[in-house]
Amino acid sequence: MPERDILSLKCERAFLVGINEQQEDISESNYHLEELHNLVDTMGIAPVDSIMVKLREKNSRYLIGKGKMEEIGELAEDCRADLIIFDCQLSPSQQRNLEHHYNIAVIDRQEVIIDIFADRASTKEAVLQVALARMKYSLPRLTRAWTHLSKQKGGVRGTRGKGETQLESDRRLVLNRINNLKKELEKVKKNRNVQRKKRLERPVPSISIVGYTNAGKSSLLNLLSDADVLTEDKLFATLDPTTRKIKLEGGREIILTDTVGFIRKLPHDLIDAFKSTLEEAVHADVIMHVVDVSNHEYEEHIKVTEDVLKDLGAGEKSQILVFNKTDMIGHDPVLLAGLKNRYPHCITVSVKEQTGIDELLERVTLEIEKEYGAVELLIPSDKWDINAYIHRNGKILEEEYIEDGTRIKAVLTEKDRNILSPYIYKKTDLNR
Ligand SMILES: Nc1nc2c(ncn2[C@@H]2O[C@H](COP(=O)(O)OP(=O)(O)O)[C@@H](O)[C@H]2O)c(=O)[nH]1
Ligand SMILES: [Mg+2]
Repeated sequence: MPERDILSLKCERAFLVGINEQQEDISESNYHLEELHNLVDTMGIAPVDSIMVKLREKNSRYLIGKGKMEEIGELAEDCRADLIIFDCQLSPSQQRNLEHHYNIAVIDRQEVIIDIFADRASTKEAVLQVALARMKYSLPRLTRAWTHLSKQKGGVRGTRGKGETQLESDRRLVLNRINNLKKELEKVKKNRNVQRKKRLERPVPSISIVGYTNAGKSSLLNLLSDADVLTEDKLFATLDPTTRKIKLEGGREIILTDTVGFIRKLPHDLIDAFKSTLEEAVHADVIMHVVDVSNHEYEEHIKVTEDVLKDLGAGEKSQILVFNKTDMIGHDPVLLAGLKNRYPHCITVSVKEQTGIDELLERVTLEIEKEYGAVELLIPSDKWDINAYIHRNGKILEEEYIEDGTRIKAVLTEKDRNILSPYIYKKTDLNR
């Protein structure tokens, strides 16, 4: 990817700086910092330590005051951090000044998010959207020591101290890339529907896990796949780590995919990039929406998530609403009943204490069953094309040649069951 080659720097240990502005509630800032912690972890960088800075007045050069700046430098050194991350938006000049002062990379929240999106972008469109966001972000930051981080590459090449002419040509280069990316995006968007069709032809039912950062999506994925001894399937070991295959009771296999979480107060420039990382996820057969019930903003989170899903055309898809972290509200029966009342189809779980998981798996089976049902068909002998279609698109459970043709028992998607309805004479229950 051309935008990855400008500069790169290998970082492993991050020191986090939370920012509490005057008008902000401290618990709000703490939560924000906790989210950053989770995001940095997702990047594959260890968040080794952190501090909360109460910002009473903004310093235009460094954002924070001199005393705090020194304190952070010492703390970061103590824990051998090779990166300092500010939980806010730094201006390009503040970022540059801080890097000069600390002599290690300093990044802000936005850059963390771009990096995660870049890692997770799996469709052409997502890759382009993220590259575009990254270019826009780097444009005013060309005089930084490092323009971005990369886990793959080592080595540092600084643009620091480059002459004006060099800077001008770098700027032109980036502007050019931005233009080209926009053009390419237009083309990809036109082809979108074709790609969507291809994705529908999946052999194994799929579920994608969506929800806010910190809701417990990754923990749930781990729990569900650890319980299954067949997780280490060779085929899937080579896929990205966010995708796992699990076996449900009754033997059916499904694919579970973790997604990039929703992020609170996502910077406006990154909204398109974020949505595009979710694009593929919404083509799963079922969407599992995980919510942290201990978060006081959970209702707002549900609303935002649903709005985005609608926006992506997945509003009508079968969805399982999962309230996680019930241990944090003491499994309070009154609260749980209230939830069930307001969200009649929800499932309540605690991934940490492993409660509610059986019920969740039952629901998964049920939803998948709806999508992929087993039917018995009778195909007349002269309909070889139909027979071939079933073999190509369905999972054959039984096949028997009888006088009038072939009797087939197969698992088919809802779409195929509709197409083949003239030949279906019986719907069957797989688990019996
Ligand atoms: N108390 C409690 N903590 C949980 C539970 N599930 C996950 N967590 C914690 O919540 C944090 C975020 O979990 P993670 O799976 O990374 O969330 P993700 O961002 O949605 O993938 C981690 O510290 C988990 O250990 C739960 O059921 N109860
Ligand atoms: Mg996660």
